[in-house]
Amino acid sequence: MFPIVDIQTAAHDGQVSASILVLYTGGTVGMAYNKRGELAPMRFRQVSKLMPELRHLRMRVSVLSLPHPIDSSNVTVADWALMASIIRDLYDQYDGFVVLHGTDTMAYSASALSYLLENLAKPVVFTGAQVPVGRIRTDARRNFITALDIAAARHPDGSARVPEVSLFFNTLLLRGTRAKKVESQHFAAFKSENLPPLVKAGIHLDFNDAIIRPLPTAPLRVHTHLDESVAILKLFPGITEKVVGAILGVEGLRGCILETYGSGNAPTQPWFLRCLETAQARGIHVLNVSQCEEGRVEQGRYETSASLLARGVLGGDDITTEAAITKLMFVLGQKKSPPETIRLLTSNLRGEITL
Ligand code: ASN
Repeated sequence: MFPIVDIQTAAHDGQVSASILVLYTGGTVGMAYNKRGELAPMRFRQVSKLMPELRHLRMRVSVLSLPHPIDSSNVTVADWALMASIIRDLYDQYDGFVVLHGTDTMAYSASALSYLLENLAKPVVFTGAQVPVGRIRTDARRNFITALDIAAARHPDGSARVPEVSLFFNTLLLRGTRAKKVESQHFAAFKSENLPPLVKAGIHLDFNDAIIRPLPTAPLRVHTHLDESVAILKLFPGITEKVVGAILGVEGLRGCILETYGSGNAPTQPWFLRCLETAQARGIHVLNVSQCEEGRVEQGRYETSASLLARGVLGGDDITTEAAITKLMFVLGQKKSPPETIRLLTSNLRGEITL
């Protein structure tokens, strides 16, 4: 197990509202410029020195830092399994968890953890920053402190206010499986087009209790296996048989996200349909996800999607690509029969689709 460091609280009477574990993985939030003028991750020790306000919170904050903080472009399936197993091992000792993570792949990681942590009764809040904590105009402070407040928030009966995997950024708390990075320059970097925010953070935290997932009725179940035999095939006018055939023909491929147009439409050219038939014959699960950020896939509405339906392509409803690819890895990792795999892929497992 990795060492856990408690932030020494100095300011108050010793009364704490909650115990929160911060999982520090890296990301711009904890970066500084290296000798070559590039942003690279620092150790959490340096990050916490730049955030003296952490010592003035009315909660117990402990920090577990991954041994090698990363730019989130380097995140792997093994990192997701590690994060899930850390939360499993320390679940009973904390009221909530905050994951400090780079923004580039945060929506993928939040989605992956949503699937790996089944029956979650405590908050797991991902956050990060666009400007490093050491810079005057950093957004790290506000994001981190608000994420901690949300992770610590409880109902009068002591239960968590947001018992799910979520992502806080700028002013919004979004469901992990609904978030998307939409901006690389500005502070409002994440959006959730098909579900309103779970919390809006202004002067007060405005919780949207009507859409926050209810407490589970079964105990936490942590999965750590994801199947990487997957691909994403994004359509564009002019895509060739060579490209489609190469992707769907990858040896050992078990699942593919097909990024289609509009409400789930794709070419009806014979060569394209033949590629799908070959994939279907090889038992590859193809999930149809729209390139549009809003709206949903409705297979069969147009002739150009009825052809997909007829070839066993599954409709992804209003799922994001980030949630779809991690859902595919998770479901395939369960090693279920083909009908059960199809049932899981088309079910709403973690609030990722509106049925
Ligand atoms: N490249 C950084 C990362 O994802 C971007 C960020 O955190 N703002 O780690």
